Amino acid sequence: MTKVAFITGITGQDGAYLAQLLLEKGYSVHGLRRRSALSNTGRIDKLVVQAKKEGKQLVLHYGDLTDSTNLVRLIHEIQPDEIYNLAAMSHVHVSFETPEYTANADGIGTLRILEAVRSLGLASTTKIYQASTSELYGLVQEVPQSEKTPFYPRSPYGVAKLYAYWITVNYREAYGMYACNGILFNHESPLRGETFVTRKITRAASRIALGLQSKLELGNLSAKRDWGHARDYVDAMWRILQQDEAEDYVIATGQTTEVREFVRLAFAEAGIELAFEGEGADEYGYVVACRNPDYMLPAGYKAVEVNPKYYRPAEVDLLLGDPRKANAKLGWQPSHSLQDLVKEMMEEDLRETRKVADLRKLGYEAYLDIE
Ligand code: NDP
Ligand code: GDR
Repeated sequence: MTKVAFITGITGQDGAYLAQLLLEKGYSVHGLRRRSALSNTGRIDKLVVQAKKEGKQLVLHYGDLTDSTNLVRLIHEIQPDEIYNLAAMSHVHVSFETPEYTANADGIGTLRILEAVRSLGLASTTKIYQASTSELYGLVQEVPQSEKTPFYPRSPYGVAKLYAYWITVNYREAYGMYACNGILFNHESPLRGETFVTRKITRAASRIALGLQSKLELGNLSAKRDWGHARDYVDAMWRILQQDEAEDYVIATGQTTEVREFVRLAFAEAGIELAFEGEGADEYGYVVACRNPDYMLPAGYKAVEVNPKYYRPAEVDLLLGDPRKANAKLGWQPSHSLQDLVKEMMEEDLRETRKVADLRKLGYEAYLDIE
């Protein structure tokens, strides 16, 4: 029997990788997409065409996590075996600007999914994956962070996800539902949103290396994150729903790296050796040596600066996950190192940026969105 999956957030980074994985596994995949003025399906457009060509089912439905009438109707129509609730206002900094909306979509949105499944009589047949996050740990209580580490969220996003975490546990305990939290640490890829720090860095490093951008402005360079590859992490999501018992799992690499170091690794991929000097808002990254054949930057050139506008009202300083439960019970291991990840992201961004640089050389300046 073909399994049916419903993915909320299918147009996001993880949704795109998960849809691809589930199609490869023979699932019939349904995804929730929001109506937007400009197209928001760029990450899955090719997949939709490919699925059609191969006779696989990938269906997109309009909807929103803030609209329970829509969620009830869709879940009733789709009758999914598995729901992956990935939709969320996922940007931590932006959640300080939109706290009520974030609580509605990320917190109550999860309740809407759980309650739709329960009230439709699907509690014993539909499994639910909830996209929980290392942001739940927030202010450091313990390192490394495991399934047993106490939570202390530090943003409206983290607090909304805390509600989502516990309502998922509650529906599991109260109604016997197969509902699980994957507590995923940061995971990145060439499909990462452009305002998250890794992608902001790889895009800027590519543009600076090709002479299309003058500098990269960042906030807190000392934050440490446990960065993995999104492709590995969606595999963990699927494994979490294939167990005998519904449980919660930490998914992480077990290694942590400063933002500053990620910047150095990314620029190095473009042949630019960077060093950092100064402190806090006065810190900067300068070129030590440039072996980049496309555009020579002189030694001493300030390519990275700190702009306090990117600081958060409350920061999460250190995330380092302990994935031993997932290693042992799910047989899950990350297959990409941080170096692999940076290399892949830089290759993609350099390729895209070269196209822009070529258009510029041909005189199509007016059509280019630079900086
Ligand atoms: P993205 O920001 O790339 O994608 C978020 C998705 O949610 C998009 O498809 C977006 O639609 C959709 N969405 C946002 N608001 C709503 C809404 N109100 N109703 C319906 N859909 C909505 O996130 P990621 O793919 O990186 O992350 C997936 C999930 O995992 C998120 O819940 C995130 O919080 C969580 N997470 C992510 C981690 C990471 O490092 N990536 C780590 C831990 C947890 P649109 O395309 O229209 O904007
Ligand atoms: P995060 O990811 O907040 O961990 O949430 P992000 O990449 O936004 O920030 C990581 C760290 O980098 C610091 N930083 C900057 N961040 C951004 N975005 N822009 C900057 O210019 C900048 N300069 C420094 C931040 O202060 C922070 O410490 C991500 C999201 O995907 C969440 O949805 C998910 O739950 C968590 O990862 C796990």
